[in-house]
Amino acid sequence: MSLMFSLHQLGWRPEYAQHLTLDDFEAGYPARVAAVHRGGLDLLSSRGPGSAVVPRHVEADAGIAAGDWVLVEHEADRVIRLLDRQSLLVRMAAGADHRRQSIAANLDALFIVTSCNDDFNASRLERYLALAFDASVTPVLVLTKADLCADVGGYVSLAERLAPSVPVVALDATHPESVEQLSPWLSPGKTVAFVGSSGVGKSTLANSVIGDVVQRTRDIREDDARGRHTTTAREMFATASGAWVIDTPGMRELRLGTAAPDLGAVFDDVEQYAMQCRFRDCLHEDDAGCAVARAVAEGALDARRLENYRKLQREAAHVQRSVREEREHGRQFGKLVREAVRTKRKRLER
Ligand SMILES: Nc1nc2c(ncn2[C@@H]2O[C@H](COP(=O)(O)OP(=O)(O)OP(=O)(O)O)[C@@H](O)[C@H]2O)c(=O)[nH]1
Ligand SMILES: [Mg+2]
Ligand SMILES: [Zn+2]
Repeated sequence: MSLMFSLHQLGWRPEYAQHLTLDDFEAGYPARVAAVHRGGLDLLSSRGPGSAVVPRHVEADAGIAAGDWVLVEHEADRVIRLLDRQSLLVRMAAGADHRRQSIAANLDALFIVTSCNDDFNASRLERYLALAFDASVTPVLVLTKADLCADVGGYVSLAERLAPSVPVVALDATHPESVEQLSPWLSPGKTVAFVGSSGVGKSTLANSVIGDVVQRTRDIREDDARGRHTTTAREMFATASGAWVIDTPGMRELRLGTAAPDLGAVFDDVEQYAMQCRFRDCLHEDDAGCAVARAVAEGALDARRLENYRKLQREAAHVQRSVREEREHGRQFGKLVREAVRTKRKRLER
């Protein structure tokens, strides 16, 4: 496979250059980020594959991600600027620190992958759907291992109930003909990312649409080893059809990284009921005039779904708090620096 691509083939859109000046264009050239390493970026551009380092002052909020566009200095392998993003998936990093982490940028669609088995979890899928809608990326629910399942239809209808407008595709990720079902989202220049738990078949699917084995997949013999992560980095590849796919490591948990996620896109039913609650600031906890609680009691709304909605709301409030704290911390630090400079100046004046 040739590794030379035009900007157009790489998915370039004029919007990415919105804030670039003539000077910028003279100083560097646009390149797409294929992978992010500790030491720098793997890039694809009209000059072919390359790499570049990222100076400290260029670093973006939550970090540069696969799929991002950057401006690279001529002859210097150094990033000048991160270009405007059309979309960005962000999550809270796993672990105790409240860091936000970019998953992938400039996507046209998100393949949310789960299997027709015990991995299927409605609340987790709702989380992924919220991630996609919040970034204005079209989600597709991809149900793998259909070939190993006796009740594929059952899983499909469960998936269809999660969000009415979202396409659901059940397939055998190991079978190229079956994977053809994803072709509507894989036209030339389009970019799609695979997300989901470890072992659901993201890399298998990536290999199938790429038309080559470029990603290592879990050995059949280790198939039951849960929580094992075969893929360890996020990386972008060209498919046989001329689209781009970003394979990602399986996530143990997904905590949304936005302070005010658009939950209404996934939980439209909940929000419709909420508009009929007696109090505008109803917490839907006890049923004093609460239309949401009533809908649950009457069986019109799934209690699990409501619980998940509220959990995501609580988490968003938490993100809001930590963003505010970060900002406050930044302000206080700035104040300290200014004071230190002032004191020093005074001392020098004396
Ligand atoms: N029969 C069958 N096997 C599948 C299917 N999808 C994936 N597998 C198998 O499931 C195992 C795990 O697949 P991977 O592609 O490595 O899973 P992954 O989602 O990339 O996992 P991580 O990289 O750990 O996140 C492999 O042995 C695949 O061959 C499918 O649709 N049908
Ligand atoms: Mg993988
Ligand atoms: Zn209510």
